[in-house]
Amino acid sequence: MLKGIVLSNISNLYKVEVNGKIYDCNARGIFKNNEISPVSGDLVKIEITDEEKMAGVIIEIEDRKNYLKRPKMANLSQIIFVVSMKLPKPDMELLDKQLAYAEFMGIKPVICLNKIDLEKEDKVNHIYDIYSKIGYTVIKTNAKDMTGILGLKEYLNNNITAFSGNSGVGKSSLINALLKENITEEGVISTKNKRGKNTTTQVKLYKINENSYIADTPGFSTFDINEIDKKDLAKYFKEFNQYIKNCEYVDCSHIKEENCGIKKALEENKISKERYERYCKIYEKMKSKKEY
Ligand SMILES: Nc1nc2c(ncn2[C@@H]2O[C@H](COP(=O)(O)OP(=O)(O)O)[C@@H](O)[C@H]2O)c(=O)[nH]1
Ligand SMILES: [Mg+2]
Ligand SMILES: [Zn+2]
Repeated sequence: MLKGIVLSNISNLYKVEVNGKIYDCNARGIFKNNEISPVSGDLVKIEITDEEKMAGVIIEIEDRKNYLKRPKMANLSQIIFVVSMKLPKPDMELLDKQLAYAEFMGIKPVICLNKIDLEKEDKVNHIYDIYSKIGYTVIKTNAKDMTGILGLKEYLNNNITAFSGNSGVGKSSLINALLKENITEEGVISTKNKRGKNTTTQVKLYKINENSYIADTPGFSTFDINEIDKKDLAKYFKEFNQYIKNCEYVDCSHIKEENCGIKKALEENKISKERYERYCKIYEKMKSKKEY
């Protein structure tokens, strides 16, 4: 019996890496009966069925540190949220929504401001300042000329890292730059299926060094923020959390109530107005829609 990590799953054929060797594995029937199946990132035990053909069967899945449903993946320790400075323009609401989700899941977020070559420095720094003041790691990159890539690379060691962000922000370009190999868009990090649509379920892990993997996650933009109860949202706006105790009402939504600790912090410029406004927007959307 060997211990390995699931790199990918294509039609229930799993690629499992064991000390640098990759085995094609099936999953034992018992998983199906228990309504659990291996996903990328899972640490598993396998039995070799044919060493020559590098074939095996997954017999056990270790307890997961965390589990993401869309796309399916386990044991993620870090997410790099890629924000394009221009073309497409920064989607700050998506960033804040996803940061809240990462806080909720206990997964470390890193913010990557990409395409800095296309935007004025002060605009880049404005966003940089808001998030680094909160305590987030923010990295500025230009995936085209490798600016910031070495800095980004430092954060990948001993992590399973996924890249997230809207289509076109530069995820594939960044991953290519990090892998520093000439991998074609089509060959390795293609995010489109034959119809040109983003496939939302498949995740593929790439080993970059011992204990370090990066995940190409097509369509990672639909985070299941619905798992968060809207009354807990403020808690996952990291810098808001400390002021909640100053609210008069226990179930304060921090929007219309009097004597709200968060609104007071806002008046005292302790929290960013932009972040607060996006909090309100996301909260209202969570309230009005079941699925968001
Ligand atoms: N100017 C500029 N273009 C970039 C940068 N990063 C990516 N691009 C371009 O943006 C487009 C989308 O990049 P891609 O990596 O496919 O984005 P993805 O959909 O997030 O994987 C491509 O044409 C890239 O060449 C950057 O830092 N600067
Ligand atoms: Mg891509
Ligand atoms: Zn409040």
